[in-house]
Amino acid sequence: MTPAKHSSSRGHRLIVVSNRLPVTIKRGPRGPESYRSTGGLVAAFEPTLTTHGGVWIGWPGTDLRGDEELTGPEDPYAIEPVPVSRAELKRYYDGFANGTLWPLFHSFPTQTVFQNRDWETYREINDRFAEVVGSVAERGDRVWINDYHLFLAPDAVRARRGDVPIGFFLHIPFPPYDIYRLLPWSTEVLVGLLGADLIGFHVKGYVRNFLDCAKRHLQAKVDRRRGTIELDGRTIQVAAFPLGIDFQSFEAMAESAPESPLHHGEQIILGVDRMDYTKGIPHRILAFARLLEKHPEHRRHVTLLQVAVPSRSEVPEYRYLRREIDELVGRVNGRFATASWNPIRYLYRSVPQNKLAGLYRDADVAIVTPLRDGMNLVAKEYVACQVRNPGVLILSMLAGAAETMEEAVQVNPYDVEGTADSLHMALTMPTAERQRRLDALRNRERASDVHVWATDFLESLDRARKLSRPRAATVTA
Ligand code: ADQ
Repeated sequence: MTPAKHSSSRGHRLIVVSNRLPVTIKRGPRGPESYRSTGGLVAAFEPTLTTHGGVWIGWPGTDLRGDEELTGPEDPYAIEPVPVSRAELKRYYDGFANGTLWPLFHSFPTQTVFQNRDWETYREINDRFAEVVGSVAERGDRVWINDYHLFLAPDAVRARRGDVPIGFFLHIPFPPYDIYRLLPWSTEVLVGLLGADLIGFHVKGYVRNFLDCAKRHLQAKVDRRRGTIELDGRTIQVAAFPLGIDFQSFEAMAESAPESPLHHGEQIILGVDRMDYTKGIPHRILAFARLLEKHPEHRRHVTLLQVAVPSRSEVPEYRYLRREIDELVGRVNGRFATASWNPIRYLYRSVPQNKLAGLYRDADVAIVTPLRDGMNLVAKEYVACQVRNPGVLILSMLAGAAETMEEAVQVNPYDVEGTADSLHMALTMPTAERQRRLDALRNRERASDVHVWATDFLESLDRARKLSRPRAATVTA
């Protein structure tokens, strides 16, 4: 693709880089047709991409032939596909990203697979992404690389295009040093990341972990107060940017969503997750069963509705998890159900966003209990959709969201007994207290939405760039 195609006279174009492009490709008789997807990150980047122009670089989700193009004349910004073959995807995506980095960074070292072949492919694909960025970027552009699939891309882009500011944002946790150092390629990953001018995490805890790793692993000079790392004469800025949601859009969807078929007179506890072992679904089902044991008064009056969207079914752990949940749901329903009441309703599928908004609005309690989670947007979507009878958010203290959503009922998801008690508390909480907590949660999420997040990050990138240039790298600890 020629650089001219993406050129813009509007200045400061944004180059967004992520593993997956925000498109779904369907092959028709006229070749590939791409449909732009909506969702959190699209909402975050689209305003800047549309105002200043830009390009989104990523894997299109399918093989493209020859010079097949994805961008149409009406599209507000360009799409630049990075080809990844099926064999490469197995090693780079299923293997290294989701079999190595995902479990390790969520503090599940025993589920982590370390394979040299996967690492080699990961490195090659990161280099390929950097090559595309290098050929598309123009002087004055800003590059924003996203997530653990592309840890090596910042340094690889910098090697090619030292003239453009590079930001990196991680959507998952950054683990403590004692976990991080189990990675056989820990030095390479740190060096790859530190090619950026600005590295962003969801919360301060991950920033601390990262600074710790840079100091102990690379002996880099770290200023914890300012969040800077000095390496090879450059200064890299590290900071927390808690991701928000498109609050207004969820609120509006909840206001107009049709009545959901939830209530038959009972209270509803709602769980919404990708089917992933980090989300703590089995622990949650056990806590719900414990609630029914300890408080028989809830039997026939409370239902757990668990919606799980299929995810990463190529990775064996995800297939085991699905079986485990099927069995658990069967066991609990078999034990407590009556002829007219099933304690757990379980949907294994994706639900369209407007329907989801109706479920969020009508649920009395949302149970968001990951065993570890970078942020968790479900918790935020739930409070945005609470436009009627105030509900209660139960939130794992191990989700990044817990750092700011302090009015939620916070639980340790491993503590089944404690979570059962919190469920009881939520189901019996007086209206005034529910309203007070919810108002505070809603006000915060409204004020720190996804647009604020994107603006903050880009402004910080401009400042960080001034700091990181070698001639300005004299800042000391
Ligand atoms: P995820 O692990 O995918 O994201 P999360 O933040 O909860 O976790 O986002 C899930 C999204 O999927 C939500 O927008 C939700 O509405 C949607 N979803 C879930 N189940 C669904 C269903 N059955 N049908 C339809 N939609 C469903 C990663 C990190 C998180 C981090 C985000 C963003 O793991 O910690 O918050 O990226 O940075």
